[in-house]
Amino acid sequence: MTDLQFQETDPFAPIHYVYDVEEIICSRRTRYQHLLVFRSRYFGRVLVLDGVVQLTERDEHFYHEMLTQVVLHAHPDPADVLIIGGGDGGSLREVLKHQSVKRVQMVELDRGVIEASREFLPTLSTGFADPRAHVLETKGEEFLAGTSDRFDLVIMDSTDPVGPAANLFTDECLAAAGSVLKDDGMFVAQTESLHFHADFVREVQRKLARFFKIADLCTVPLSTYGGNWWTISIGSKVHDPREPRRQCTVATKYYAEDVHRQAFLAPSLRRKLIEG
Ligand code: AG3
Repeated sequence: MTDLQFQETDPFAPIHYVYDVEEIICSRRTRYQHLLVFRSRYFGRVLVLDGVVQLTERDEHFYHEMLTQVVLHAHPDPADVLIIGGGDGGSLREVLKHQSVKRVQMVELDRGVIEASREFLPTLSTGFADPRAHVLETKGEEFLAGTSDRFDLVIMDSTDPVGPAANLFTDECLAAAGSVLKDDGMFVAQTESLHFHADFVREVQRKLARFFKIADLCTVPLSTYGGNWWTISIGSKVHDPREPRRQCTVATKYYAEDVHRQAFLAPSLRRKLIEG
């Protein structure tokens, strides 16, 4: 045991978590940000970007499963999937569990995150070796504006919406996400907590309602992100995301059909949220 500690500098939560650090595994600058991986006795390995905790080995499956498996199961036959961000590979790992998925395009700005994950986070980065996975190193908004590819699912696994990730939640970018989807496609993004970031969640829901037939959100309880009651916002062109359309036959730790059905925000709470 050391008495080394790491205090998170959360960009817009009124709280700062402090972790006991057993060992610093990697601390380096990538081209875009500072990247730290440390080990904590309780959480296992922890990935930190510019002072903000992105995942811990202990609870990442709650986040990655709910971000991906809800839409993967609400879609009748997801084959082509776009992941924006997600350089650690956690979302990619989840998507590739499905045999229906033929191709995953990942668009990650910072190759340094992928490299560090392949080196230090082996339980997350398994998918990069899969021949269905294709990685492009560019900005999500630029890819969306320029591509002629069409997808069944667009999954936005971004950092907090400050700095570069804020560009992903503009009208232009969300509209572009809608236009790269096939006719019955679905969009999903991580959209922060209902406790500390309700204004942001409301803004995203209102925008999605303009660009998609259905806008909705589910929540997932996380132990590590400040605010904890974390939201996953969904825009869908046809299919009601509340309804699982396929049986869950992939291995998951948290996601299951009954979890899917109970994860969506109660309608009265959603109404209050949207009305502000
Ligand atoms: N993306 C969401 C990170 C949010 C972290 N926020 C915080 N700790 N305040 C995580 C990427 C995992 N693939």
